[in-house]
Amino acid sequence: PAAIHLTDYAPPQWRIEQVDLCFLLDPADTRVRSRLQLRRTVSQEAPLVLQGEELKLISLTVDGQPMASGNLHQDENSLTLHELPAQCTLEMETAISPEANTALSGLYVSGGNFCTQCEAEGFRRITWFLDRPDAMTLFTVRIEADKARYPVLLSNGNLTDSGDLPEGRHYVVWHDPFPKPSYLFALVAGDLVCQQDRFTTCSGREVDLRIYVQRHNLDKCDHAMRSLQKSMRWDEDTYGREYDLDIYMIVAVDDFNMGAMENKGLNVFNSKYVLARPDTATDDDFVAIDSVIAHEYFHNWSGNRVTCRDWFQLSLKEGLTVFRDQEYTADQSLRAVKRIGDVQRLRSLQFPEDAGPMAHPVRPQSYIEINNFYTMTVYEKGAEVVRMIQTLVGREGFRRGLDLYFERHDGQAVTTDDFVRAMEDANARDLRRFRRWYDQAGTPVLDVAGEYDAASASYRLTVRQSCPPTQGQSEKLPFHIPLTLALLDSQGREIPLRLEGESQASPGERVIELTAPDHVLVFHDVPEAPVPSLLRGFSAPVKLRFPYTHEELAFLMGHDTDDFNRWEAGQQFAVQMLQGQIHDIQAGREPMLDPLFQEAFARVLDNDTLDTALVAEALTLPGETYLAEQMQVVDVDAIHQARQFTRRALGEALAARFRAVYDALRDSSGVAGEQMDAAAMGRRRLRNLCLAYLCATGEESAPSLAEAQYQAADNMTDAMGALRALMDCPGAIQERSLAHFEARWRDEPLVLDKWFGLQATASDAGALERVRRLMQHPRFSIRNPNRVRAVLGAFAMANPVHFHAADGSGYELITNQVLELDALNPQIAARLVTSLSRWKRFDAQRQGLMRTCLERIVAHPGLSRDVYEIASRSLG
Ligand code: B3K
Ligand code: ZN
Repeated sequence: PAAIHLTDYAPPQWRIEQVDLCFLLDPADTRVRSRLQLRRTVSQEAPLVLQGEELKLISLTVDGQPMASGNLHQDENSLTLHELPAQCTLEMETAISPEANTALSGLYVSGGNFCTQCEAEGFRRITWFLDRPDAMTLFTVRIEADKARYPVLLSNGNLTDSGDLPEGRHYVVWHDPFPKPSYLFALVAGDLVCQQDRFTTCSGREVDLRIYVQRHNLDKCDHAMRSLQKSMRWDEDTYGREYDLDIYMIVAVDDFNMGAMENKGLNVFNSKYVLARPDTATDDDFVAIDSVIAHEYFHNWSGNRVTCRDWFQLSLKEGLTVFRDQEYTADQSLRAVKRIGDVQRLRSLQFPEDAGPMAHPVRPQSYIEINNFYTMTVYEKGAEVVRMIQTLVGREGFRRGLDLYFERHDGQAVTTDDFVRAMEDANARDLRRFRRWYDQAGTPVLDVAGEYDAASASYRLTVRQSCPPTQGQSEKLPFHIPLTLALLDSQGREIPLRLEGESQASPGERVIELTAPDHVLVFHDVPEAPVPSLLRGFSAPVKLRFPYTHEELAFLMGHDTDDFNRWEAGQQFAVQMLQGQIHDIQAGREPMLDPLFQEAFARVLDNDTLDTALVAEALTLPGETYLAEQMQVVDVDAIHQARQFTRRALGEALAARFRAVYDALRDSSGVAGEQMDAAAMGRRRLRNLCLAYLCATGEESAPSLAEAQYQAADNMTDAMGALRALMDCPGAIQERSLAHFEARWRDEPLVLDKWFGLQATASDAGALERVRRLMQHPRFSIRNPNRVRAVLGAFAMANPVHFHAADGSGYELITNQVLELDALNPQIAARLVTSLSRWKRFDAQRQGLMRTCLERIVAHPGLSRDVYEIASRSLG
């Protein structure tokens, strides 16, 4: 398969000014009639090239006449029309089979209902079209279907007509007044019910809000509806963005390749990000739903009103919209807790991507299959890049820049460069060097050292930046990096900062702009040797290295005035200790718990002035994938043993305190009385963490404590907290709790996914056999992406000890499933292959085994572009 390059971009030579679509829906044989009003945009003759995939062309006319056969060329994925008049009407009929569409891209059937997914290139699986984001068109959509089976018929925009037809059929017509690219098209048809509410916009317009679900899910929509209303208000208050149609619809479907899709006025969602009741969804689910609902809503401006010129610009809408949803969530609860979660995700998922064979810039330069580039880099690193711009120009300056961006580009398809230019123009700033964040892959490293000179009362920080080579980019130019810092005195107070050349000191923290490979910062009037608090709030997506002593880290854990950095100090301390333990284990020595760490850890547990959610974050050890990131040669077994050892040792040493905190939080834990606010969630989180430590000790009474919690739980957070803790305690209690859960929830797919996932990630012996058994379970289906993610995805990404079993059995299992899945759903198969892509990070034996699997995949006949791209890049 051939790669597509950013440098080959050329604007379309034809415009589709208007399209009328008519769908005659039938699961096996749907007919799509389209009428395109075409206008050539260049003066000389130019062929019209339309894209199509798995389509059967039934008929075609231009201005009502059949085309001369010499002027029409059809091959597998394109339709080329020559010698068209500069302005004309093209009419076509195509036949498609939604029920045979297992790729879940284009028009397909889920749970007996029709739905669509068109981003990035799914529309071409519906009809021939200029399927590119810079081709914006006015859509009018007529849908005809059997009325009893498909009472609800939806598309984008406003409903303009509807009525009955002979033979029990009916029709609707939807018109979207906003021109849009085809990737934002949506159609839904089925037996659905809706929860309805309303929203009055800031200018007083009434918007009809609807969440469509299958009837048995109608009692799980309250939370999503409230989230939608909150996001609409927040975007008005924070960014002055008002909704622009009279209706906003969300549809939940069970079979969906990703989280959700921002189709204009008609979002289609994975039901996982809509449905929630306290007894079926955990606190984390509630928070995730809130943020995905917000994310898709925010796309209405950052994505739909202003969209991408081409798919290389994907981060223009995704990075910006992730940034916006992160800010929204931060405003709903504790900002620092949100930041910690986002940074954990970035470091454990995006940093490895940036250091592996799939590394690519936030604006990639080439791709084979665009669906492979909906990545942590484009989304999460892209959001960090937007956040850095805000740090550089300030919150108000950022708002000015965003206003200018929307004003300038409303109704256009633009580039990340246009976005940066708006920020520059609104703030009179030069961000030329900053643009390198969009073009250079890899995670920059900051090596920082500090030196205090008592005689001159000055403190000297030297900062050196570097960035490791990535595919096709061996040399990197220096990045423009905002480094937020403060200097703390021995009481933990921020020392006023006066840099060399400044006449006056300023209190508080400072944003230092690094633009060169090396910087020397000299601070004056520093009364004592300070402890620097660096990269506060994680002000840039970099790896910071500073030679802190354990004493300094313990000090920062207790005193840093930046909440994020207080947490970060604890993580760094834990990483250092765990690394020592890993060495001990590798050398056959007994690992040890550092008493200084234990003390600092206990002080956090005892600190009742801190928010419980922050305490819980601080007491959570760095994850295994993050620890793996820090090792030259990843040793999954030693990492797991060290982490388990530390959990157990802390649990034993502090058992009485964990128990006391657990008991103290008991009464406030349940959901009775509307306890779904951030404070109650924080308490449940800390309480479940205490339970997990108690269960990690192996102490006899712990499993009964967990079982009692499981049985008494009136909410899924506590039920899952107990079950998760029990995964550390094999035995009768664990077995009967799992069995009870399965029996109780077998008909709730989203809840049953938790049961599958918990077992797929269990680290005790026999994991592989268990995964094989799970795949034989009557409710397992390789066609349902959520279930595949719950079993195979969870095993490959979150069960390192068994996925990387030394005999290669984990790799074999995943490879076989990848190949089976590829024939059905290439997008999901490709995601699974990424688990094999970082083979070079392991020992020689595992390298050989993973490599062999990748070679077997690449050699497989009929492989999709999706899987080919990931597997071949991994080998290259
Ligand atoms: N824009 C969609 C993602 C589409 C993925 C296509 N493979 C959801 C989102 O980011 O909001
Ligand atoms: Zn998005």
